[in-house]
Formats: sequence, C-alpha cells, structure tokens
Amino acid sequence: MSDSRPDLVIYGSPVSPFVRKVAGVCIAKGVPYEVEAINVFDPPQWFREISPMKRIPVLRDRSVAEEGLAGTIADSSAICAFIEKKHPAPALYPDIPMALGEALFIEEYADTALAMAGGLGIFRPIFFAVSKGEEPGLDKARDAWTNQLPPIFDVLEARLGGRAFFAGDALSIADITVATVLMQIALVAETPLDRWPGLAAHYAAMQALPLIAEPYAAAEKMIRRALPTRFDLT
Ligand SMILES: N[C@@H](CCC(=O)N[C@@H](CS)C(=O)NCC(=O)O)C(=O)O
Repeated sequence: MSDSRPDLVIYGSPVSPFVRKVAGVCIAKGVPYEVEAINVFDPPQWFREISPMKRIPVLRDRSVAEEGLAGTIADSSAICAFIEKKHPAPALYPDIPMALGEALFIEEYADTALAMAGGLGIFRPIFFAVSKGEEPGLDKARDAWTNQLPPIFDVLEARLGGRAFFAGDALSIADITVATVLMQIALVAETPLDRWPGLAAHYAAMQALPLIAEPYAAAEKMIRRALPTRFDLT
C-alpha cells in the first residue's frame, strides 16, 4: 500500500504566526503538508531534541527521515528558505539582489519587532489570561497598540511606499510574514490601520489570499472557543 501522508510535517499549532507563515509558503507552492500538534509550553522530550530553543515551528521532511534529528529544521525563516529551494515555483524570494535583501529584512523585522509588539504585547496578555479564566490584560494590550506598534507601522508604511508588495514586484516572503504576524493581533483585537493607508491596503489584499486566509481560519476556530469577540484597543 502506498503512503499517502505528505512529506512535510509542521510541528506546532496554527495559533502560532510562525507556523501559519510556513503553512502559507506550502499553500503558495501547492506543497502538501500536515500540522502535528505540539504544546510548546510542555513539549515531549523528542521535540526538545529537535527544537533547541524550545520553539515552534519545527519542520520534518519525512522523505529524509521519519524520526530523530535528521530531516528536521527549526525556525520559520530557515524552514521557508528550505521549502523555496526544494520547491522553487512560484518563487517567494526575489531574484534581484537588493530586492532579496529587502525581503529578508522585512521578514526579520516582522518576525522580531512586529511579533514582539503584537504577539507578546497584545495576543498573549489577552488570550493567555482569558484561557486561564482571568481578566484579559487590556492595559498592556492598549499600551502596545498605542505606543509600541505605531513606530513599527510607520516603518512598514514607508518601506511599502504605496506599492502592492514589500520587495520587488511580486508576492514574497516579506508580504507573507508581515500579514501573518499582523493577523496575530486580529485573533484577539480589532486592527484599525486608517493612519497607515498603504499598509491597510496591503493587509486587505493579503487577507484575501487563501495562503493567508486558510491557516488563519484554522487558528481563529481554536481562539473563538475561548474568546468569542475581538477587543477594541483604541
Ligand atoms: N524565530 C522563531 C520564533 C518562533 C517562536 O517564537 N514561536 C513561539 C510560538 S508563536 C514559541 O514557540 N514560543 C514558545 C515559548 O515562548 O516558550 C521562528 O521564526 O520560528
């Protein structure tokens, strides 16, 4: 009997923006994948061995090895670069050197500055509290929305410069990462972007793409069980 399981397994949860980023890259390229649930706050020993920083996602390529360290890659940026090399079409990394550099910078900026302000500043104080039956940390979340995020949105607005894409003239890893990480806020709060019209237009266009919308829908289904509506942080 032939094995119908996909080669690529993403260990993690769609609630992680970094898991959804990897899922989005797979969808963009038409590469089958499955997500295998890992509770990153209490992971099994075998997962600790393949995730030295105890983070999700980790990717396994079953065509390389079915278990152990071989065939695994930790960190969403490393994983996405691997998928690009293995499945080059459609390209998600620009060919032109400067555009490639810009895309990689925006990916890193979204993975760090934006994820810190939106994930640690808004998603966690709200969702982690609500999941434990506590009051949502709205003061912390409002501070992040009011003070931490505007300078980051200013940078993204300036880098976009009214264009449809962050780097080059096509969808790239930069666009996927910014939209995916921004949507972490949308899981728990409204995201009015009126002061940043270029970013708002980019965000709306990205949300309409199945590669962004499908992984987000999987996350939203899980989140809405505990948090039926979004908060207004303005
Ligand atoms: N740079 C990493 C970040 C991964 C990351 O921070 N993942 C979070 C979930 S969204 C995590 O595993 N957190 C575990 C923890 O904080 O202990 C990547 O891009 O994969």
